[in-house]
Amino acid sequence: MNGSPRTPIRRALLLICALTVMTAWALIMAVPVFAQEGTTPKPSALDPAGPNSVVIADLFNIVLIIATVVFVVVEGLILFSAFRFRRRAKDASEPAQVHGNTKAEIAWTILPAMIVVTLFVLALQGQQALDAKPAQAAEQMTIKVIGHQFWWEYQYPDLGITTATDLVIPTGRVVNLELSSVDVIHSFWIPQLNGKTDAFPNHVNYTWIQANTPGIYHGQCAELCGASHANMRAVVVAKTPAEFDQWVKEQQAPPVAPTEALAQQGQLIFSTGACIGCHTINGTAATGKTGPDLTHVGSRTTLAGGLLTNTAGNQRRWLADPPAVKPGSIMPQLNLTRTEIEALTAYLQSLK
Ligand SMILES: [Cu+2]
Repeated sequence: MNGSPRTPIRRALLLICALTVMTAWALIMAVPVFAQEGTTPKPSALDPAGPNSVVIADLFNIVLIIATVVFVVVEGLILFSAFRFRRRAKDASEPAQVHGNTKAEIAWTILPAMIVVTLFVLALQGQQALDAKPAQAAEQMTIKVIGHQFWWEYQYPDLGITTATDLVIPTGRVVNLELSSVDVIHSFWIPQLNGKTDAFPNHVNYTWIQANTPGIYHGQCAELCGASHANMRAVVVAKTPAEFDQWVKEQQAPPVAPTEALAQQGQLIFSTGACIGCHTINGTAATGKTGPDLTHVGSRTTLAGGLLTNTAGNQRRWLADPPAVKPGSIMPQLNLTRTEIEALTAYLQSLK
């Protein structure tokens, strides 16, 4: 069968294909750059801040390098063959068709198999490194991480502290996390400190994190857990050991009674209203367990499961209509008056 010479249209199509491949590659490479835009925290596992995340980032980088080399070689050979062996105008007939090449077939069977085995061994080594806990028992501490729809509770059994939304840890120490859930399955994920660990009801999962430097590390519930799954954030606040010890002292102390009239009014509304049915404030009549412990809520960086920065404005916004801020929130719309919201905000913000 005689074919027609390559037309300009077919050449253009070939060029468009090559350009499409290159553009797609450029866009994929540019994703991390665009991901840095905007104000919403976009923590990256490729910006590690602790030993576990370094293992994960290293593995990713090795896989990326190998995948890039494979991509360039394979695509290069395809493009080379397409251009070098294309039918030219002077060709009277089809080029000779070659079927079967034992050497080539053995090569492209063995090489990918070797690559897959190498990646498997590297992944296994990484898994072992993540499972191995550093042998510095005296320096370790344990925190219970409990998932709720849609916020995280943190209990420090050795220190007698219960808090929410901010997981405060000291730098340079191994922090063991015992994860569970009171309702559905959640997954605790702080990309800069470790991979994901699921939190199940009636089952405890273990993992550990360690932050090398002080700072705030953002995370996200990584298991679809309901309407506000995407709003279930996590925040790790890593403090220097001295700052952490100071924080522990402050958290262990009962909250200081408000002195300002508006905050006092808020305390009265809180202690005589529905709030105490769900929230605890140490040293008061409020001992509810459904919602976050609010003993030192004013000292936290975030509100509403890590969704809002802890400011008076956001506190008002939350109290005015919780389900509007976090759809599916167990805290209902309480139909508080403007005055009640102002007073409650003053009180809660005073609980440092
Ligand atoms: Cu969740």
